[in-house]
Amino acid sequence: MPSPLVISRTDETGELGVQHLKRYWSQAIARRNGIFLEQTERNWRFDNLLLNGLGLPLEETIQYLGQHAPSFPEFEQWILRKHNGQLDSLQIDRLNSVFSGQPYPPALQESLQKLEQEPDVLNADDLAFWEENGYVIIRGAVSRDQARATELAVWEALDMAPYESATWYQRPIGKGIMMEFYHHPTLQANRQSKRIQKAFSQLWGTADLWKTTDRTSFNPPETPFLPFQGPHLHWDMSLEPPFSFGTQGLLYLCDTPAEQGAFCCVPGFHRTLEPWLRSLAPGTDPRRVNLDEQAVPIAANAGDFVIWHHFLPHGSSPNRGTYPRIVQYLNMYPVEFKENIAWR
Ligand SMILES: O=C(O)CCC(=O)C(=O)O
Repeated sequence: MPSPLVISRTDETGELGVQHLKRYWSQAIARRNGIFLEQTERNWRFDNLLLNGLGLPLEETIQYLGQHAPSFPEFEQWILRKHNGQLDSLQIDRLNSVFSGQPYPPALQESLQKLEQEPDVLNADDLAFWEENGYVIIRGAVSRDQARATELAVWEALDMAPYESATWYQRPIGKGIMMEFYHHPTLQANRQSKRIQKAFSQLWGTADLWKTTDRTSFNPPETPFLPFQGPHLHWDMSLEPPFSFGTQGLLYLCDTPAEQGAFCCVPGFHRTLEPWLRSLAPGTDPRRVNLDEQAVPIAANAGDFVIWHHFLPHGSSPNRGTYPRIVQYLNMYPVEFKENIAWR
């Protein structure tokens, strides 16, 4: 049983040579033993960078640490297995540069410069649309074939058949429509899409972005036995000021007309969130105000990617079509991005 009481320092490393990893592990083991460290904004940021830098999904990692309470070497071996025994050494250097406050090594600086020089993906109209509406669609962010290959991987993981609707309801997907499916090579390939990365980099004003290893989801047509599971309109950010810019995104893996459970959001709400919050009567919980009337479903095709401003109320929608809606989530953000950890 690992010692629960000692919280490691960020610069302590193990076999993989990744800073902050031992600290992350020691905090999780301490929490499992009822010892909670006061969360600081810096520590929260480092935890997130660590997981995203190592391509580790948050939920899966928390579950593994909570259920198995591994020793630190066991945790490192688990991470290696997720990457077929090989971590990207440039990515380790990148993480260690951030954790130690050192500049990036030259090879990393060069690869970021290359990306800065790639032609723009979002044109002037796209950027104007983004300013106005707070979301944008990148058409053909990945090829239709690549989207289809990912969709098929999802079907295989679910052990369901695309054209046998009886199979779609045979077992729960996960939490509602959300599916814990992260490591398939097609999902990894989509996360490497240069078009998606370039679009995010235009919105953030830097190519130096960290990407999430996020879930997929499967939203089948509603039935009397399986009504819409959500998520209903919500925000994933704190509604407590101060507010800072943030993005979210998803990749459609099959053609998705508006009625087929499309992603939906309230366009333009990024421009009015703050005055809207101030206008609410004292004591009103903003998360309980019903904004459904203003929500718009965003139809798009397999391989199209939607980025939205995290100020927009957003959610999925009831699937009244004839085929499931299947997506992969993916976000990118720069090193200095911070969530307000005071939650409202
Ligand atoms: O799956 C969707 O359409 C909505 C996704 C969502 O609500 C989220 O990523 O927070």
